[in-house]
Amino acid sequence: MTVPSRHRAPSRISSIPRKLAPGPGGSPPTEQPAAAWRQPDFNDQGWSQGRAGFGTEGTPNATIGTEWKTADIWLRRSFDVPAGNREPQVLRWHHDEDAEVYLNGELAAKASGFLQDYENREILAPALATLKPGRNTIAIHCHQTTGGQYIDVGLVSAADSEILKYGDQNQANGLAEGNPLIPGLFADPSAAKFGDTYYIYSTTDGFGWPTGRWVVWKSRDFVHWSFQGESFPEITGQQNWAPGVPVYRDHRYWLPYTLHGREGRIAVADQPEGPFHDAFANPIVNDIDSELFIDDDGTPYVVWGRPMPSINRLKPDFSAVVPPPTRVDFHQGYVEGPFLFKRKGVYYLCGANLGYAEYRINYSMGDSPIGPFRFPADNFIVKPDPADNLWGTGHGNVLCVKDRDEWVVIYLRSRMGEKVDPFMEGGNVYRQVCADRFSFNADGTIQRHGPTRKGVGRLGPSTERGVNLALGKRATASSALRRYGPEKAVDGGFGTRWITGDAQALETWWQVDLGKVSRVERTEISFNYPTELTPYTLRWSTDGITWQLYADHTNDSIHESPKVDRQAVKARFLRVVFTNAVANKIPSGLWEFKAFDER
Ligand SMILES: [Ca+2]
Repeated sequence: MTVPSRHRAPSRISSIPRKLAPGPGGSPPTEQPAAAWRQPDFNDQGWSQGRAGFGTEGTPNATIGTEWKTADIWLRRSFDVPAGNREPQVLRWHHDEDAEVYLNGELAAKASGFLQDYENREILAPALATLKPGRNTIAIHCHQTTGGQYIDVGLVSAADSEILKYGDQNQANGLAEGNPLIPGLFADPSAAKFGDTYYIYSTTDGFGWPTGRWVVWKSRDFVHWSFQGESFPEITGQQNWAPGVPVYRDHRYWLPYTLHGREGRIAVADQPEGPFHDAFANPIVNDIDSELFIDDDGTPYVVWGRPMPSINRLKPDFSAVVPPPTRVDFHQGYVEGPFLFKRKGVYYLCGANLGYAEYRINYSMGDSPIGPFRFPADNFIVKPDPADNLWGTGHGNVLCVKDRDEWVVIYLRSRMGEKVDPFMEGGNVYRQVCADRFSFNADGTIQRHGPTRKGVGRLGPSTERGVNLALGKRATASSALRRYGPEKAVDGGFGTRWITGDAQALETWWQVDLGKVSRVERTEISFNYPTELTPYTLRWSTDGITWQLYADHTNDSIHESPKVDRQAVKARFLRVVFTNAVANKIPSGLWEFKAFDER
């Protein structure tokens, strides 16, 4: 079995075993391999490969990369430890049931019974002593007797095991970077413009597999984005993914999306921001990532699925496909997220390519909506830029500002700016939405202008009012997670955030010192998880000792971002107090805090 380049399976450990013991065609073994199986120099060339974790669907908190349903499994994986890495290492594992783990041949941990979730475990001293710069080998045996079963084991630094709970963050190079576009963890974006307003449709990320509340962001200038309210009330908390660009027809907005991680459905709404409801009882296709395309003569198509993109004509009312599908051999590492657009008579079939750190979007060109398609050299609309540490730039769509023939690619950036090994998947449900421009050569091929940190900039008259007095000022907090300092909430960028270092505290706070007493008329707060409710109060002070109330959202019930409060005061200090730090297990945090001198 080859290792699939998929980005949706979150495995929460950094060094994941990927070799199963021998068995024909990748089937798990039934007998113990030779006694030397745990030794580093054991020849495992004959073993088949599979992606971690191993087990059966339905085991609590298991993420199945490879099904394992026999009584025993033996796993091996080699991994490299960078020179100079002296961070303390722990095992992070989830076993159901009995497990024994060896590091370079020495017993590192052994336990009987089962866990309910991933946990850290100290490595036994003799095994820890074998850990060295360069190549190391981890070997695992897990035994199953009854019920659910699962095994996944890796090594993490003690600090990283904490980071993995929240995802690492983008490392901004300076103040006020335009990418990511919106404050929060979102993926698989599509963008549209209706009237004078731009809209972003995307998967809500950062909650693991089920994904979170579904919202539509809007903006008139493509720089200042906000949302208010639920956009699809019926599908909160399921595997609902990759909402596509809505099509406007018969005074309504028809939007393709993926439900339960497999059904391609059509939702419909009276407004582009919803609320959307299922248009039909049945899915139109049974796979992920559908997008609609309407040709100039009005014929509707849907493009969808994997392992290669399929294109179907749709019935005029969008209720079902007209078979058969045209399957396009994209043959260049296509994985998912296909979409189709047309410019100057050329049809561009595009798709998300490769995965993880190497995730990207490529394109092909055809003379009809169902091809045949040709693949120009270097046919990427966006791809990672290692020189600027921008990785995992994939799965999105394009937007045309029609009257100007200006083109924008909107895409996700994964693992928050860090390069990710495919087996180091902890960050891959912590994705963010970015956008960059691209243009066309005379022969119709595409010229990239990204990825960049500055992003697209304005695509309409600015909606900014006033000066952000908090930008770059001194920020402090009751505590902070390592790498998530309070200053990250006043750097003007949505790739960085402050997160409390004490998620168990009953009350946490973050504050900014504006440097001098200043006239503040409005504040805008972008909370850690913008789609969830964050109870808070905002207070102001001239001396940092005596505080007065600016706004009280202790009993807030409106899902929106940013949170905007208005009051004219003369203040030097502003303090956000989180009254319930662990609502829904979400730690207090801020992507950005802004204070303006205009209402
Ligand atoms: Ca920030």
